[in-house]
This record gives sequence, C-alpha cells and structure tokens, in this order.
Amino acid sequence: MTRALIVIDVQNDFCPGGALAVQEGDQIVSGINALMNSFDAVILTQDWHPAHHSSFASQHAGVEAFQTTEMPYGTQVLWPDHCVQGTDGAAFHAGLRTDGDLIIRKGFRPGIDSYSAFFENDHSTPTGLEGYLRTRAINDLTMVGLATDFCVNFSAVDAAKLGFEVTVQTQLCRAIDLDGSLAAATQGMRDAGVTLI
Ligand code: VGL
Ligand code: ZN
Repeated sequence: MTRALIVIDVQNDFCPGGALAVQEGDQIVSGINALMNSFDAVILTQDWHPAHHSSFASQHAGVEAFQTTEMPYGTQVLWPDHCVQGTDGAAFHAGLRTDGDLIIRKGFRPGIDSYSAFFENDHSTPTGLEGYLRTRAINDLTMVGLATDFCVNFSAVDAAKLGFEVTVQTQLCRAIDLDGSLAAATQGMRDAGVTLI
C-alpha cells in the first residue's frame, strides 16, 4: 500500500483575514505539517483563479456573494473574489510546509469552477491528479485542509468513486458551513465510502 497525504487549499484567502476566510482555517497548519512525514507522498492543492473568474459574485449582475447561480454545468455558489493567481491571497499559509512532491492547481479555467482535486465542477474535466497517483501506484489517500464542505468534500467523494481508499482527518479540516453544507457534505462523504476520523 502506498499512501499519500493530500493537503487541500491551505491558502491565505481561506484563513482568517483572507477574502473567503474559513473560521480557524489557520489552526490546522501545524498539525498538517507534523503529519507530512508519515506518508509516502505529499500533494498540495492550490485554488488558482484568473481575475474575473466566473465563480466570483463580482462577475454577475444583481447577485451577492454566497448566492447561487445556474451555470451550464449546474448550480454554482458565487464567492467573493479569492485566490487570484499570483496574489498573496492565493499563496499558501506562510507556516505551511510546501516541500511536498506535487502542487496541483485548479480553478484556472475562467468559465468553470473546480472544487475537487480530481475533476472540475462539471464532474468530467480531469485535473490530471488521478493519472499522477496511478502512475506512482498510490492507492490510499488521507485528506486534510480547507474547506471541509467544499474542496475537501468534492475531492474525497471523487477519489472514493475512482476507487481510492480515502480517509478525511476532520480535526485537520475546517468548514465554511453555508446553509447546512457541512452536514450534507459529511453525509455525502459517508455515503461514498469515505472514512471520517
Ligand atoms: C473553495 C470555495 C471556492 C475551497 C475554493 O477550497 O473549499 N471553496 N473555492
Ligand atoms: Zn475558489
């Protein structure tokens, strides 16, 4: 068994003071750093949007952040501008170890959001992570990071559907929790066969 730790979106904009701050988002950093040595591979994801990304509420008339809109690929929450490529908000938290094996960026196509580390929000456009893992014979994944109910959730469910063994270490995750999204995500992950610890 080859095991990877997947560290999801531990970036300044998801930490207190950031554009899309997740409560206590910074409090998981030291625990994640400590966990890294226990894995065969460490992979970090980075939310990486062009300015004017279609997931930003600022790009839609008459809506406010955290409302939803219908996109060609389904319902999309509209977010405050966040994780714009090259900005400090898109950088990893300054305390996070970034000496992992791979950094995978997502959300860089202007017209589609990408919560999952595996597929964009159309659930079919791949990021390439599956191929990376398979060619390294990695079959067991532990996920930590931000946010539990969006990017961690989508990544974990996709990974389980692809046949990976998936564990989410919930004490090293923090949630946005929009309209019950944390409870729904928790149930969805369990239903998909993800182990929550
Ligand atoms: C995320 C909302 C928008 C996340 C990314 O990392 O969970 N959430 N972009
Ligand atoms: Zn984003």
